[in-house]
Amino acid sequence: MKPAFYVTTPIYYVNDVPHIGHAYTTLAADVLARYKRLKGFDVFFLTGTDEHGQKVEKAATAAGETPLELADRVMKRFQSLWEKLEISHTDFIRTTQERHKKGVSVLFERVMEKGDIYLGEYEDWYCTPCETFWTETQLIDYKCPDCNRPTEKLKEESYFFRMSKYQDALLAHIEANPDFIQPKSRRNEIISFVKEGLRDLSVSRTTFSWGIPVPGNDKHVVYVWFDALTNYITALGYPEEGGNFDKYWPCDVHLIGKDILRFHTVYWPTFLMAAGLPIPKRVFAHGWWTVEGQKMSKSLQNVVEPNMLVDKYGVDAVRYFLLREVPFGLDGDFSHQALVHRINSDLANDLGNLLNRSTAMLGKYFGGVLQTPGEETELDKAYREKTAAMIGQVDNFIEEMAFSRALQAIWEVISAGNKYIDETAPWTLAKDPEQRERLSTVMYYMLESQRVVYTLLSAFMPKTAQKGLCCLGWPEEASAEGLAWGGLKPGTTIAKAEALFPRIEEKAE
Ligand code: ME8
Repeated sequence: MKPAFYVTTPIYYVNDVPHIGHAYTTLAADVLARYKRLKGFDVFFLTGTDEHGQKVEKAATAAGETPLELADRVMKRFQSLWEKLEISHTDFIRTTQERHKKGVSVLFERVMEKGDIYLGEYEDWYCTPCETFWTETQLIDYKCPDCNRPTEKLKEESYFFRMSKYQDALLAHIEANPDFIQPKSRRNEIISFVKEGLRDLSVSRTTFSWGIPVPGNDKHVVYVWFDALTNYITALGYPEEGGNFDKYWPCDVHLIGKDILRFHTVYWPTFLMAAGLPIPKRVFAHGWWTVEGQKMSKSLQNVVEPNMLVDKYGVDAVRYFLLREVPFGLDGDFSHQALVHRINSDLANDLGNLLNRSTAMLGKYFGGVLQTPGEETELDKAYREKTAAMIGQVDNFIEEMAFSRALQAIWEVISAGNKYIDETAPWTLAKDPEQRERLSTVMYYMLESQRVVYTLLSAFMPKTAQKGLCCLGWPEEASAEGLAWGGLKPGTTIAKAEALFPRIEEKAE
């Protein structure tokens, strides 16, 4: 039986079209999912769309559509982008689906039956874009402290969740599980927030109707965050026992942006505690992308559209760039110039060139037929050991969600490959008939190390990895077994590789 692994992305609002921020989280989740599959895990990878709430209702009105028409239209844009980016999700959940609505009602009812949801009255300052209530003291000049937009005072009958009751239990959980909230800076932020005291949380609305009705009182709709967070279990079939829910819950990691950390590490775990359900093992909040130094926004017209990037640079270049450029967890800045630079230096020069020159040499010296390697020298040994060490390093880095460091570790072996060629100088060996065996060994090490490199790269750049492996006479899919040294069989014919990544003129950008 394969061990289970469950990874999720946020479910994205349908009032906005997908941009690189959404692509980023989803790509990271995809790399993790592909990597875990490679390592033999049974992976459930969930993404989807968040379709209820006032924000969506307002956007639909503005577009002259019903909320569901808007959701149907925008949801397809997310799905087609995921296809284009080669996202390998297991399921795509929409909060308007019956399976989800049923699960949310049951969860709400169960918490209510327990006495942890009660009817009260609410009066506070509401930020519509953030769907969040604030106390007067939290406001900055009567504006939302998160987004700096105006808030309005709302009074309504509301159901409340007794979040205050779970303050100590949550704090104890965070303290007992140092990996629950990552990175560490985010964990500290949440610890301080919880220590300041948790208020009961309003979990229903009466001022609009686009949502899931509160069980037994359809004047109210369930608060959009109670609704949305529950997707992580309704997609597994909750409330049904057995099946996927038992297999995959609690989740191994919720990947999110830092903007929605509090919802995932305060609200969500306390809802689950109240329902008597296990808490996710880990929540990892990555950093924020700006564009050429500025916040991405519709009004600045600087939103980077991932479809356009893929059309222009290719899917794997985009996948590589987003995960390589910025340490996961830190903020990053997008620029075409940086992307083109990465393509030219890392992909065309280092990676592509190594494959190209090594397969060309095999063609020239041995008619493209891989020879049995001879005795191993110190130089060969160092190169083989560096290749083997990379496997463990990548594993550790991916475990820490340090995707850019994992790629760096892979690139160190690629650079070592280029250096190995320079040091062994196959062109000199080729001139000496006495050195045929030595030349065979060099060729074998050069190509075999790359086979291991492409096997690991399959998590990051699936198409390129497949091309590379195929080129190296390895027609099988990348697998954990393929990480062992010695996979390439002498006698295999290896043709000269085409350029994997053509260079891009930097000036033109
Ligand atoms: O918050 N940089 O949906 P959302 C990096 N529906 N990541 C970014 C980003 C940026 N500039 N912009 C967006 C919601 N993201 C809720 C979630 S989950 C139960 C409900 C990514 O459409 C990042 O993952 O506003 C962020 O957390 C998410 O998109 C917000 O997506």
